[in-house]
Amino acid sequence: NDGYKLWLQYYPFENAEHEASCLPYFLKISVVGNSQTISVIKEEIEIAAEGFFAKKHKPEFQQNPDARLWIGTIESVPANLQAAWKSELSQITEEGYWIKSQAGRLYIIGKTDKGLLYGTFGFLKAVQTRTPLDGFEILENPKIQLRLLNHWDNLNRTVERGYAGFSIWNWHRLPKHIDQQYIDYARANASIGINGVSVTNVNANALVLTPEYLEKAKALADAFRPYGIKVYLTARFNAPMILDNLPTADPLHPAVQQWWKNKAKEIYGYIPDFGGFLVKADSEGQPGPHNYGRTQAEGANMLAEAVKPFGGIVMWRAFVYNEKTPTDRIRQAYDEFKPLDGKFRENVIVQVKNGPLDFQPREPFHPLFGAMPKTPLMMEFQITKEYLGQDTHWVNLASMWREILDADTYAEGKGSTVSKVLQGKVHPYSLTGIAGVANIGTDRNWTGHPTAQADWYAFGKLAWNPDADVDRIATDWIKMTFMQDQDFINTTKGIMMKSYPILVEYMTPLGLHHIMARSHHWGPGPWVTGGGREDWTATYYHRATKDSIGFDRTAGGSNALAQYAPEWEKAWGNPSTISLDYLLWFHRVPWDFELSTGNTLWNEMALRYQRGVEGARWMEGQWIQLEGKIDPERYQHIASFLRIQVEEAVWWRDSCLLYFQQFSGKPLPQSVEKPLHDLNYYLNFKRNFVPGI
Ligand code: BDP
Repeated sequence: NDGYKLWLQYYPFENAEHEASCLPYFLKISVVGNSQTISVIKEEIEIAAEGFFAKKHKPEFQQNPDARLWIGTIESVPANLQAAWKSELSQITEEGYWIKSQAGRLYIIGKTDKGLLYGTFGFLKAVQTRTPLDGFEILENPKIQLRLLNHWDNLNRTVERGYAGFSIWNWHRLPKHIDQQYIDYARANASIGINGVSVTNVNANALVLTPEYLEKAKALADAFRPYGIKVYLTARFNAPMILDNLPTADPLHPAVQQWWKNKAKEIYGYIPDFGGFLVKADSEGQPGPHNYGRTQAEGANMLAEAVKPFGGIVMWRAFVYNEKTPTDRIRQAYDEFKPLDGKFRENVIVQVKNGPLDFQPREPFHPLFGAMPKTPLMMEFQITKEYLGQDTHWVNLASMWREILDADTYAEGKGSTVSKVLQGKVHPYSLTGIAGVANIGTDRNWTGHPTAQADWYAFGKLAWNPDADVDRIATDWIKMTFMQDQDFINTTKGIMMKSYPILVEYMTPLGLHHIMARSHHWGPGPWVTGGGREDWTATYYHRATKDSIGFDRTAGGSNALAQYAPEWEKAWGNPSTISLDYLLWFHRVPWDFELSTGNTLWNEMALRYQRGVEGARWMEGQWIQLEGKIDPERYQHIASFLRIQVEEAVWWRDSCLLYFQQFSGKPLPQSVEKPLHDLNYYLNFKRNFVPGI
């Protein structure tokens, strides 16, 4: 098993009795309606049946009174049931579904064909996880409207921060050749409720807006449409200058506005249901409204007006920083966007990374969440593991996302969690969204690490329902991807659920951040200093001296803390009471400062690095016990990556402790293993690293 089928393995039943009870639902099926999406539903049921049942048979799709499975939209529900089910049917929203078992039959009901597709995947998931179908009932409505993957894929097929091969978009073969992989990609996304994909890098190439590429993007959109997935493109802000030699890209210039209006019209000529633009502006060298002395709102609104007549939206990223190094980079997005609240057009949604810096292993939630009552905000998670071990470390990102989604912004009092902000329940947002930076590439198993498939899966599930239980998500993923064996599930889930805190301990304990190697961000680099931008170095963030370490973000320092609610200012403002997870994020702390654990800061740091290494070893030890339970391909693949993970955890611990020890001047506590090499070894340790390939 090479993992290509992801969680859509549709394994044969283990239990003949259970198989016999499910079989009738797959023999005669009534599917009401006729659309591309309806065809996809039938195809998926056929694929699943082929996998599930020992004796091969083809499901029959016809209006049949004997059908045990009935799939149709609300208005096609028989009149007598309409009346009986009035209340449930009225609860189904645009993309939602209701599965109801009644008198030995199973009904999958939606408002739209898309809802039926999601309902079909919901039904198939129940079968995959061996849930009894008799009496099965579930009502599911997505809690978030825009559930998007953001591909950071370049037109030359390299992937920015991609660790699973090249881009799956083969622009050269498009539009004529539609690879089967696009279809399987769409199936996988539809199965977890993803309804949009931005196919190009946020560091955008204007070329994608030319007719030649729009033709290709159209081919992708046509391939994805039956699966309920809309295509979005990244817009390079100065595209009018690049493509048509306009003298300016000033968003207030009429010629520029007209250019975008024409461009939008052109795009919609190719893709009538084009989703809209995703924009990175005024950040890391990308052009933007700052170049013309304009605000982020003026930039976003110009694009929003261009796509508005066609129903499009603009996802405008808050990851804005350029020109000058601010006193504290993490303050910039809040300082710049907060005053613009209420200034954006209604079809703009501001896309905010989960934390204020940049996808670190652990960051506090972004202070913009809860701070923009009049501007819809959407979440940007990073599924690809740029700062978290890239392709070879096993870390269950859902655990990190759960932490962020559950964080309380206190915006409208206690309980104003990030999750509720995103759902528009704290402030009434007309648009809601969650995006994830994709971890997908041409690797046969899509994601490089076989377990990184779980991150893609969990992302979709949390985008659909940000309150979902991540333990449950993990169980379902394991069952569908590997097997039903309870020991296997328990052990694998045990690894997954502990993997996130383990990784944080061996990489960036106690709120350390941005201490990775320069630019490619793989491996430790607490010594990284100098170069073009201070805020791209490690020393800017950890500020270690002989006395102390950490970034003072309290009122005595950068005061980034003031961007949070008073409750957090209080909880995080005091180094003696702050959660140790964020200690050095907000405070400069003397090395011999005694923490709530009873250890000095130095000892606690060393012990945590050690614990992280032991955790990685534990993960490997757990996995090794599973040999022989699953196919040797995936078992070995994961086992070899765990070897790398353990070695790299040791590398992180040893190099970071040796480096910081120069400042603390203190010995390592007894229980911390002696480093394998001296600091010089690590400083000179260089590998030829080709990021993205
Ligand atoms: C950083 C990445 C960089 C991205 C940037 C972004 O290092 O490659 O372009 O974020 O989000 O994490 O735009």
